[in-house]
Amino acid sequence: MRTHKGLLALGAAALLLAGCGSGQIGDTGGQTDPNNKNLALITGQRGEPFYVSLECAAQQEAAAQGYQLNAQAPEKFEQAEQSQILGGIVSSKPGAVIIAPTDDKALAAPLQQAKGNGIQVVEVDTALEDRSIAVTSLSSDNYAGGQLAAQTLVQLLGEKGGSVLALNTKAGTSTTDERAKGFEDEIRKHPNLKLLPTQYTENEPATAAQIVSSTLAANPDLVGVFGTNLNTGEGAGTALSNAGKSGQVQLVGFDASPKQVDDLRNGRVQALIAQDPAKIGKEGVARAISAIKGQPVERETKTEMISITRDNMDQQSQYFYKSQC
Ligand code: T6T
Repeated sequence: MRTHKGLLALGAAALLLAGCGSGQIGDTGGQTDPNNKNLALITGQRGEPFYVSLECAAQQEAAAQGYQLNAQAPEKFEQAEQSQILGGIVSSKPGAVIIAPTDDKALAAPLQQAKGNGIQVVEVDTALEDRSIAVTSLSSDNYAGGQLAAQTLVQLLGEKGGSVLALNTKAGTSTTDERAKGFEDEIRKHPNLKLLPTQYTENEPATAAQIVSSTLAANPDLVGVFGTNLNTGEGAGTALSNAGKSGQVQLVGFDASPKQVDDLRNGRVQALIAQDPAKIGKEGVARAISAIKGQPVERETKTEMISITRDNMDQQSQYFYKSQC
């Protein structure tokens, strides 16, 4: 019982991560027409529940404020197609582009150019390494989310020691890089846990599943896996289930897609760290509108996350993601 109580306490602690801002005001860059009522949203992957939930809230906020929102996304989480989409959007001259950059470096030049053309750049979820381009950034505190995942795993394991694996997505994805780092730093505080080298899955569930299967074969003492996002967690859940290891190897996922929530209920996953994509989408639009009007906006804001287990999931359903609006 100690474990379950602890996890609920972690959930409460996670909520304390809410709403921290940097206090700085972002640089609004070139001349923007304050009467421009067109916004663009470019998320990381079309039809993926985290981004669907973000987009639904963004559309609602734009409509409520009398703005048009043109939402687009690449089919896969990759910078080449996203850059192409951005190019098309820039030529349509919206007042602001609200974007989840799929690479923390590759999108810097086209976004800098957009800014120079008087388009306000608002980062949602992921961010560029160069902090001077966007006027504002909204995301979860991803490093703290990785730490929370590690703390949750340690609670689930109790006294049990052994090997632990983190699955990242693609190098250069700001969010999952920070989650992996937070997880690694926290796990290193526990000498009975051996941290295996973090592996990249290219954001493909099938690759995540293959990595977990081969890690199980090479490390029979594997006791825990952290999937740093929806796709990696879903793939890891499949591999553990195929190996008959669900519930023996503890799986902590990030995000709360309908499939991840089902997996939590049916015991394939033991905990999920859920984000608040709706808040990120709504605030992203509100900030974009303020920036277009030349009003000051906070440079960086972190939104809340929560640790969800099977025991508390029915009380936390407001954190479950949508697959359509
Ligand atoms: O975890 C989210 C998002 O925060 C991350 O940046 C990329 O992956 C997701 O969209 C989930 O697939």
